[in-house]
Amino acid sequence: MDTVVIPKYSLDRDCTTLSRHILQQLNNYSGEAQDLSAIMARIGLAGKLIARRLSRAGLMDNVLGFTGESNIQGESVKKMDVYANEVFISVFKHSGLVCRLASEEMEKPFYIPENCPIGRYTLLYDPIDGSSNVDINLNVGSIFSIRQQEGEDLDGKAEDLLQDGRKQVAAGYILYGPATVLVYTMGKGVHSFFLDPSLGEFILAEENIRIPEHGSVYSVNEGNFWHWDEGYRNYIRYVHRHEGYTGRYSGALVADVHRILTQGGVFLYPGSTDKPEGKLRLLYEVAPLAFIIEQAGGKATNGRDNILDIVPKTLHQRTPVILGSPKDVDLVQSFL
Ligand code: AHM
Ligand code: MG
Repeated sequence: MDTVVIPKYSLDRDCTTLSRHILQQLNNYSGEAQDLSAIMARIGLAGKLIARRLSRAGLMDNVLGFTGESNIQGESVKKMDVYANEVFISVFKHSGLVCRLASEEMEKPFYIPENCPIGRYTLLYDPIDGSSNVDINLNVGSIFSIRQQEGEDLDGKAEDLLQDGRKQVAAGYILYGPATVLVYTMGKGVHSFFLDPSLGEFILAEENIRIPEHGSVYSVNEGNFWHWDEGYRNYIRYVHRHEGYTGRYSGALVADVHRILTQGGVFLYPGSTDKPEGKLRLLYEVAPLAFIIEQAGGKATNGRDNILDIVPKTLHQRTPVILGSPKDVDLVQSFL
């Protein structure tokens, strides 16, 4: 009888799950490596729970629409925002890994006291990015950033979180699209994983992703054109008047940034006359994505400073942002 040869590559690939990949990346089995691997596995579980609920959104009660409340940013809260926020808390309960969580949906960090004696990590996250897309069945995402707790934080003020983006131990996003994709970095390149629904596991798709030097896409809400500084308006006039540019804007940062990471181009959310700091939050939206983009060979700036060098004064601080392919970010900056 002929021997059946199982292709080694596909089996190896199918077994390269998220948690195994972290251990491979760190190349050791230290306590820290085990912790990060376990944290990432729990973030993966959060992604699976959210993806499951989104996939059934139109079939279940109490998934679509607003709760009727406003969050700390004064924005109307959607039912999916609340669910996803709680999912991240739940997956870290009794984990001994994460002592604090800070998110767009909570004014102050949330402590999991039973984890705090040994859990030295904080998770910063946007549970549902682009939530206006939920009710119309379009792409949304989750963004996450892991930081080490510095000091004891005995007064519960979490002031050690007000540090620059280079303090991030790991960061990434989950994109809920036709497939669910998780992209992360630990400062050793950018790697993507697809959720295999039949296995219930995130399986390695691509390692060491590099962003193209230049791309044709510019991604910005042009509805704000007359609220921007002249420099941004001149950049938009430039791309309108030159061949080779195309506009793409989905209303979900994760989806737009994923397109740019893969195909090149630039994403912008400038400040405006009424909101000089723009819309997007530094600690749990922009800094994690800047970490990804920089690790992939791209650039991220607020127009003046590198995003990863900005030290926030408050937890929910906003920042203008330009990020993407190095040549396209430089082009935008040349107009500012
Ligand atoms: P959200 O986290 O409350 O959904 O807000 C963030 C979203 C981003 O995903 C997106 O890029 C931006 O807000 C869209 O805002 P606008 O409608 O002003 O263009
Ligand atoms: Mg949100």
